[in-house]
Amino acid sequence: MSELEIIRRAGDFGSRTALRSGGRDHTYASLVSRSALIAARLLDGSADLGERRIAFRIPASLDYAAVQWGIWRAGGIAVPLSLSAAEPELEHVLTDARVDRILAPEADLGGLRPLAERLSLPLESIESLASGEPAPLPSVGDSRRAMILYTSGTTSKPKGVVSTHANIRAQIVTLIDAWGWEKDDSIPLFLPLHHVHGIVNVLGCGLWAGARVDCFRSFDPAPLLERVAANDYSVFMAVPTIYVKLIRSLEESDEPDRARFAAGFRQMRLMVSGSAALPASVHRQWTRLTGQELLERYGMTEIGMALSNPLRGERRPGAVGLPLPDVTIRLVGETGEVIEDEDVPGEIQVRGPGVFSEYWDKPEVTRDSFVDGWFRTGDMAVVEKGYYRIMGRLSVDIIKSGGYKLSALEIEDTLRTHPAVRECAVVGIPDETWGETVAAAVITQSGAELDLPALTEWARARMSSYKLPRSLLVVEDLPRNAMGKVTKPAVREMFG
Ligand code: MCA
Ligand code: AMP
Repeated sequence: MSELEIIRRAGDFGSRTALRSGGRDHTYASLVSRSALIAARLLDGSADLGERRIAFRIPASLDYAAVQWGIWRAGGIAVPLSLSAAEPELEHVLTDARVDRILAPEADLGGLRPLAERLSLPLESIESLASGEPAPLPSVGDSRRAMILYTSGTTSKPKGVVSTHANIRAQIVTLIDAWGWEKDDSIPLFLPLHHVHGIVNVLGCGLWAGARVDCFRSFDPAPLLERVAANDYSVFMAVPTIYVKLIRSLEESDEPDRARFAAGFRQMRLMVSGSAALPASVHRQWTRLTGQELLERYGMTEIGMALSNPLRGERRPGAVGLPLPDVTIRLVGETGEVIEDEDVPGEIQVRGPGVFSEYWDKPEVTRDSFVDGWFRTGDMAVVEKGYYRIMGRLSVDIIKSGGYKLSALEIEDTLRTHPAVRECAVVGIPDETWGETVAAAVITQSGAELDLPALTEWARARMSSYKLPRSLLVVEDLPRNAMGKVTKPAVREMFG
């Protein structure tokens, strides 16, 4: 039977600790055997799930990893759900991916039941799945589709990014090589597990290497800092917002605590930032506080990681370094010309084994996002003194807030369903903590009143909290061009 490499490797790591979760250490052997039981229950006597989609909503834990591997070992496609998504967002993913069923911890089933019933989807507890006897498992080749992650783009609703096992393996292996992962590494995992940063860079790399992954339900500075001070970790990965929040925590701590926390960070062998631009000032402040020089890298759901500052060598604040092993990058100008010179900006285009296979059920969108086999990222960059620097995005409708990618169009579509909203325009505005926050300019229905607290309260049931407008302007009209189309840069200026 051919076994996926990450699982074959885990067999070799046997009694080493794979995951710490729920106050317990779990070995690689227990992860492998739990995933085999889950695979057997998912198969329920059939030979192979044949790429059926299985959704799961599970916090970082032994069970998250066991379910992901269980789905893979049974031949299914893993569809991880956000822990913080609102019901309409979950409904979009479940219906778009046409999932077979939803898995969740017993204690969390209640919250999902009304939606599952409405969509006539079976809802099963992990506890009931991880029981019984093992069964023969299918042979799952690398070219099989493994995972669908939902990401926002220039379309209103998030699209499903499909990655094969070969894509995921390539995304992991390039980081194992470039960042020197080893089995004695230990890393905290507090990032959401429906995005590449948490799934591939932390969990995937950690388990591939035979390292220890310490699971947190979400990012919470106090317990995390205590573990840091206990020198529990050798590697650390986070988004810029988390570094900003940690800087605040360190600055607010009294001197003895600050010294303990700083020492715990200082002894780590590697600290990485990514998912959004790390301001050079934050990079420098972190070095001043902890002695650590953050390694900034650039990636995307569709490609995994692409550019990285070096493990050894200059880590330049404000830059993202050079292409990772096996990743090929080119910059392309507005008229399609490939840029060869430094200091000339262009769109980042990517090739390589980590590049995704397709947008789920969207052949035309998939076709349009490639040119001659190169994936068009929509991000602009320039090479300066040998290193790439990210300059921004081609589309004003993509917002990055707290490391999450948001579609202004999706938020507008939701806000337009508010009874007081006649027309609206959503933009991202700069913010020191979040990178950008969501701002909405709204024309109200005649006679209707609208303020930010009321709008936020209404929106909370319809979207994740990171998509909520944090600024609101009620306006008579929106800035428009000669064709009557709203001009987003001018809307942004309205927020000052
Ligand atoms: C939450 N709040 C916000 C935002 N999010 N306010 C403004 N803008 C936001 N974006 C508010 C909440 O409403 C709440 O306010 C308060 O902040 C605390 O909310 P909470 O959700 O508890 O926040 P948190 O736990 O502190 O979350 C911050 C976070 C989180 C940990 C930075 O956003 C996060 O995990 N981000 C990482 C996302 C990620 O992994 N992205 C990777 C995708 P109130 O209390 O008043 O209600 S990108 C990727 O994968 C590519 C491949 C790559 O390159 O990595
Ligand atoms: P996502 O689609 O959620 O995977 O987010 C990917 C996007 O995050 C990229 O297309 C970039 O716009 C942005 N991004 C990731 N890393 C960086 C970085 N180091 N600097 C600036 N932007 C980044």
